Amino acid sequence: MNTPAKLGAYVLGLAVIFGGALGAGSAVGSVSPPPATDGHQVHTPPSPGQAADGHGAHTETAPSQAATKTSIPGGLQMSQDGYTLTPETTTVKPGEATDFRFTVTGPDGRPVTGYQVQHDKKLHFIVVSRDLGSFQHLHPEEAGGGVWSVKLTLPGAGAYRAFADFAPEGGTGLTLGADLHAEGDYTPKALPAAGRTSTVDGYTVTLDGDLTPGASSKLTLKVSRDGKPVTDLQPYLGAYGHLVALRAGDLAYLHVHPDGEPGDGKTPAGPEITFYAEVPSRGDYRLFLDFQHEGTVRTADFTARAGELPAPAAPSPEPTATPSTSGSHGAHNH
Ligand SMILES: [Cu+2]
Repeated sequence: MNTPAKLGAYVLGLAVIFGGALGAGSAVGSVSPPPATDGHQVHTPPSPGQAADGHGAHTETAPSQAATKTSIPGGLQMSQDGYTLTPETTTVKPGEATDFRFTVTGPDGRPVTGYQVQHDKKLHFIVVSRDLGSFQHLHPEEAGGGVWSVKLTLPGAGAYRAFADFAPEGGTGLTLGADLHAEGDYTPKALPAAGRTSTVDGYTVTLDGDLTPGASSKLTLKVSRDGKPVTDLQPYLGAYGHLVALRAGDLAYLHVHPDGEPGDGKTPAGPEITFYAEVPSRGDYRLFLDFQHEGTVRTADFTARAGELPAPAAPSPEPTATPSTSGSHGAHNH
């Protein structure tokens, strides 16, 4: 019966370990690891949602050992740490603007009304198609009583995932996800091939750096227009860029803010925006960069592969740790 409490303590242990590891790799703590959006990982109400799904077998495990194996990336659950994302409807007509409403209920079962402001907003709402072909970063308004309202247009028929990225007052950051459906026939699009260049409205954004699973990875995004570097990016929601990474296959969610802030005296307004991101596993990720220039916010997108796929069955009877392992993690370029 005290499984929830035990689980809570266990999760706290994991979160602190994870936070520590991230802190080591990030100068400013701006990386948003999956379990929390800004590195403050100290909140641990007992987790009814987690306790309820019967993973009690893990509670006796030594916390430090299993830590990274059981930490769940953000956005995969509609309910976490007692908070639940509750859309008023999950079916939306494609191609039409809808007043989409939802609440986040708290551990007491009531809609949450107190939120911390993070990057200028109390709640960030991301909607993507499940094939990762479309992406929207929206900011719902408070309609009273804990109800959020946002004008939402799903571009076509298909399956979608909505993410609410927020931190309740007195709590830590959470990203909850819910499926939405736009009715009609559709053909899912294949994931775009991995690449380092994205073009949007005459802007070219290049991606430098590689995602290394389980490690803080430096990504540099460089914005240019007509072949010229853009050096007058404008702050958007308190940063020169916002990067959302979604894992292809299950849409595990990562929201990363850049290294350095506008007005800190050292962060240039482009052309480069630097991020430190930690993805939870190998695989393909879609990266969506929001940046603002000349009053308009645009989104550049990339497919990036984290880690190389294992080489095809090379027989290797020796233990893997050989002295010459400079290339063994596979995720570095060259
Ligand atoms: Cu936002």
